[in-house]
Amino acid sequence: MRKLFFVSTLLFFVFCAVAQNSLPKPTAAQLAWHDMEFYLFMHFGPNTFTGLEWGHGNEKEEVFNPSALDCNQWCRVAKAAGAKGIIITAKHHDGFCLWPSKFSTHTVRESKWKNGKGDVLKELSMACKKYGLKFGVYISPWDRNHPDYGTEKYNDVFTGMMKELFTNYGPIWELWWDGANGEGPNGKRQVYDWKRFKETVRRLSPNTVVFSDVGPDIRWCGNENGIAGKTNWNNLDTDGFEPGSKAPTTDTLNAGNINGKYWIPAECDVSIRPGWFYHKAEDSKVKTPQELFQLYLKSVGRGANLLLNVPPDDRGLITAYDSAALTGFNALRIANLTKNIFYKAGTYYLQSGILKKAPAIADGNINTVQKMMSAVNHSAGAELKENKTVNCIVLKEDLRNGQNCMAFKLLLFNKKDELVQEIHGTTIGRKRIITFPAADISTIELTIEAQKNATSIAEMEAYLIDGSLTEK
Ligand code: FUL
Repeated sequence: MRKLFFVSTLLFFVFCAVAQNSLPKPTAAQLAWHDMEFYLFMHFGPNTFTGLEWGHGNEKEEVFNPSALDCNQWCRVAKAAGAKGIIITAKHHDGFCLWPSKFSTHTVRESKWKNGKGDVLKELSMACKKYGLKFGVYISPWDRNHPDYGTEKYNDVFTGMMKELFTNYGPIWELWWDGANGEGPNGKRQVYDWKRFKETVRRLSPNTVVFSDVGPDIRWCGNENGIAGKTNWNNLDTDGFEPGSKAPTTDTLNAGNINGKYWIPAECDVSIRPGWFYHKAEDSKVKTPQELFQLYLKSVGRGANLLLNVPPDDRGLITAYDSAALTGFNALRIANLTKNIFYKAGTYYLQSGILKKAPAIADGNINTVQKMMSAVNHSAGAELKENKTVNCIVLKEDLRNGQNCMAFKLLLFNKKDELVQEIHGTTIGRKRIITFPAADISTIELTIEAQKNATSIAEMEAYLIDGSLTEK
């Protein structure tokens, strides 16, 4: 009998190990990307001066002429916002290059800015280094200016441009391929050589993470409002799909695929203003710190990253409106989400009704991992000696072995052991921020109700945030 038990236990562990290995897992570069959490997007180019959102590609180069461009100021604003990097539109759909590319005649070199000697990418990549920010580049595959667009030759042009980027401005942490694909100037549609583009990046810069609707490393979250799915899998099936019109549905991109073959987490892009490019008339429409906090809850708080667009104006500076909103946003995050009330709370582990001592789960160290659930309906709890008022709980799943939690339950008890609240959710992912009406509690108990494999919980935190900031 004992022998039978031993054999079946062994088989169970072998089964788990095999299942675990077949799940997609993040690469080291993707894991580091998850920790970037929040960074800025900057849309800048001829549209900044013409008032357009999609330039036609025939704008005269001389329209690009910022009077006081200062990438150090952009970086200071990013730092004050608590952002960890900047992604710049090196080339938007109008084809204008913010660097003097030898593959185009529609670049800063042909403009009057700095007598054609300027190079925005050089200035920004250097400023990012100086300020300790990651540097990322958006390069639109769709090009409304380039004479070769719509022919096989354009794939050489695009590949050549990427080589220039990596060679002259690296390291490039994230590369952004926009999915928009309209008609070319010659009326032709481009057949993009995505395979070659990807191989080029991998060869030149293996640590760069590549974003597009469908990855290969990071996916679009399916909307431009900055909102990830409440259920948000870091997995996606992309075989047979392409960026743009051949991408999976926006719903699928928003939620990911529960059993998706590849690790391709979601990034939420959204602008601090109605448009992506600067328009003076939108100075009064900059999102407030409170609105930005809501976006943070709905992106980072659902396990995605937040890419917030802050467009420099026609002087080449971030306006005081945007800068004030960003500083306010950072202050809200610091004031509300840095003092974990359950820090170093006592922890326990409830396994088939048996109470055990558990390793720290509220110790502020995401590397102490609670591999809690070898079977579902096991629970991990954190308890304080006294009741405290909380209205926000943050859960973190350790992603090194993949994303596993499919459904969880949080039970909140007070000192008298009365159940005060019961909260249900689906995925956890890198970070899950849950807000609820304030309650006086002393114990938080987390139960994983469904999972793929043993869920590893890295951290459980609780906060009392300003009541007006809970998720709307
Ligand atoms: C879209 C573009 O068409 C917009 O102009 C903007 O760049 C946005 C981030 O992506 O696809």
